[in-house]
Amino acid sequence: MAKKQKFLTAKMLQSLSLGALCAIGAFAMGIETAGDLHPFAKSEAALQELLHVGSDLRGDVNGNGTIDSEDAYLLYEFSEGLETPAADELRRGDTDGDLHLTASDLGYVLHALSTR
Ligand SMILES: [Ca+2]
Ligand SMILES: [Ca+2]
Repeated sequence: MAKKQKFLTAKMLQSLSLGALCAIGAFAMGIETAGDLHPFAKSEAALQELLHVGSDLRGDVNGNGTIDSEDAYLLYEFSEGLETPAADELRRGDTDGDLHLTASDLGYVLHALSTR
């Protein structure tokens, strides 16, 4: 009887280990694919149109009239929670309108920079 209990314990440990490996693997895959977004399937003309909302340049976080590397740097800091955006920085930097500054907004700015 004691031998059977030991066998079950080892089997349970094996199952738990397998479960833990699956959880860790799923978590790792989630992290790996979290930044794998493709929000820019639109044409170049549509993208340029999206860059302008009223008189504000979308993605121009610091409001200097152009999308530049400083905007990308600010979005990185805001999206990582290293800094807190002011209300106007949030308004100008929120390129997808979700009221948050995230990697998606940073991706938008980086794409705009890369297509100049
Ligand atoms: Ca700027
Ligand atoms: Ca956003």
